Amino acid sequence: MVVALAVASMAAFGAACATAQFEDEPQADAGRDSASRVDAKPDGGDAAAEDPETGVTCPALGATPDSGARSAVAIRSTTPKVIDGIFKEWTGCPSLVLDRSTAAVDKADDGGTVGAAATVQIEWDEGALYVAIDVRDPQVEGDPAATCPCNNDSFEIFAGGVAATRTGDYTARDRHYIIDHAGLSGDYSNVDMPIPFTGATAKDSATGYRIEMRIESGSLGGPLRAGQTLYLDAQLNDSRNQARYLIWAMSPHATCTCTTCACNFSPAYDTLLFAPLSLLP
Ligand SMILES: [Ca+2]
Ligand SMILES: [Ca+2]
Repeated sequence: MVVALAVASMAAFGAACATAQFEDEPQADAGRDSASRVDAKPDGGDAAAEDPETGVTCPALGATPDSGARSAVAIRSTTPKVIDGIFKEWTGCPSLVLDRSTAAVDKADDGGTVGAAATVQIEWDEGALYVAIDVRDPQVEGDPAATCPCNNDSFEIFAGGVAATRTGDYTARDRHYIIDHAGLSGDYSNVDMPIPFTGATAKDSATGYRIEMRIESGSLGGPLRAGQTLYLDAQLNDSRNQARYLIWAMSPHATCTCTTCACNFSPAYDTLLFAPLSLLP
């Protein structure tokens, strides 16, 4: 019930979303297609394993306990990222998998079930956090004229920078981005006043769609460095008007000391629900 209220509120606040168009290109990812590798991985808590094709040993995925606690790691980016929805410059190492088995919240208000799942790769360098999202969705849908991308098949990324005191409130170091399957996107860090976000691109894939994004480190409070712990959450919307969705982390905490957040409501309203994201060397 609580999250449903959040959904209604988010839909209502979408009027100022900006549209980021993407090119309707054929599905011809010429390079290495990381999605096929990560699809085969277990949902969470698996041990690191070397990929026989690339020799890359991916960090282990975090566990996904019923408590809602989650954790993830991001490896350092060693190849320049082109934000085009093509993942050939990525290692294929997932930071998290979001599906019905790993989600802290699995919600369907229309009597159905979530039919989509996503694998998320996250890398970092001093200047940015990079995110590549492969969404498997057998029925991609949405209204190009939607005021909020959250009302279409879409993905939401919540990212929080290092802060001495985290209260649950969104601060200048906390971000909430929503990108739909067609590239309609917005920065909803202040849900009452969404602003354009031009750092993401979406692209159709054979099994759904892909989103690639760059989050400037300045948006998270300053340059990133190895050993830092940021905070992260993710939401996958499947169907129109958020009738069905998955939320990755609902980090347990009893109370908040915020002044404007809605404690334990949803990551859109409570940054303490985000999970730790460790930046590996
Ligand atoms: Ca790319
Ligand atoms: Ca869908």
